[in-house]
Amino acid sequence: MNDPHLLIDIHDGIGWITVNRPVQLNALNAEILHALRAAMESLGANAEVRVVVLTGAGEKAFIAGADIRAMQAMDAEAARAFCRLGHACMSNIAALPKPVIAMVNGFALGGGLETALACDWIVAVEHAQFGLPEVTLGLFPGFGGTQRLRHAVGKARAMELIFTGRRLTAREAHAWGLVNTVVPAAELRNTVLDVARAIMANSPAAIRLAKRALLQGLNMGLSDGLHYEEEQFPKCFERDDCVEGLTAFVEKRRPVFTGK
Ligand code: DAK
Repeated sequence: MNDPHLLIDIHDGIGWITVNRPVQLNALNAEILHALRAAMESLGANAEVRVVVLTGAGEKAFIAGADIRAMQAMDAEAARAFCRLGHACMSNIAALPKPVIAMVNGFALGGGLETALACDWIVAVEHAQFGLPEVTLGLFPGFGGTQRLRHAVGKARAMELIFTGRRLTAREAHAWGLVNTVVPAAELRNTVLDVARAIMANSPAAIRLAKRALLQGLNMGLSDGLHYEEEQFPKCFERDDCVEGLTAFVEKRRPVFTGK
């Protein structure tokens, strides 16, 4: 986890992860993907961390994709290993038992958009651009983009972005429902802090269960998803947070959640 290309900082309940390769626009190589996976596992297991924020170093790029130079040297076998590593890393982000916010501070292209799509919430700067330009390179999205983009924006729009490789502005991405909020650069960090604090006021145990139910539901039809929710909901009542939340309401005070 001591990769200089990945910075980790824990502050006031928030685990900040910064992909730190600004000269190459934070392009993802295998080393960074390994480090990102380890960082997610570590912050996921750290009870001090209630929300994770993922961003890129510099003002130009969140992540401009998988490292094109590294891919140039790959044969099909090496590509399979790289693809598996990317999938494992994105799945780690998606399955983290706490919310992950993508603070998109610039280009989110190819593997960069796929990384943002694996997160739960996207706050983007006004000058951010989103796209899956893989087909312009003779590739197609290989870190989950064909699936997660369709879930996020539907088939027609996913086909449009993937077949043309065109970029969306932050405003377009917001209009498509891909991005939660778009803000000027000067407000990006504070907006993310506001989002994180709003989440952290609530029960971590309930959020963990809700996130799992929501994401599991994406793999199911509506009736199976509803059945899953019905199965999972009673688990809230086995958690201290639920007792605290209900009691605090009745006692007309703010709840103090422990996440247990
Ligand atoms: N990889 C490596 N280097 C990159 C890069 C990338 N994705 N993006 C930018 N860079 C480097 C540039 O090469 C340049 O380095 P130098 O030439 O100065 O050494 C430096 O970052 C600054 O970039 P530019 O000079 O190009 O900056 P501009 O402002 O002119 O343009 C740009 C910014 C973001 C529009 C442009 O850099 C660009 O188009 N970048 C590539 C974006 C892209 O195509 N991204 C998708 C990458 S493909 C798979 C697994 C994964 C994937 C696919 C398959 N399997 C194994 C099956 C995923 C693929 C991708 O993500």
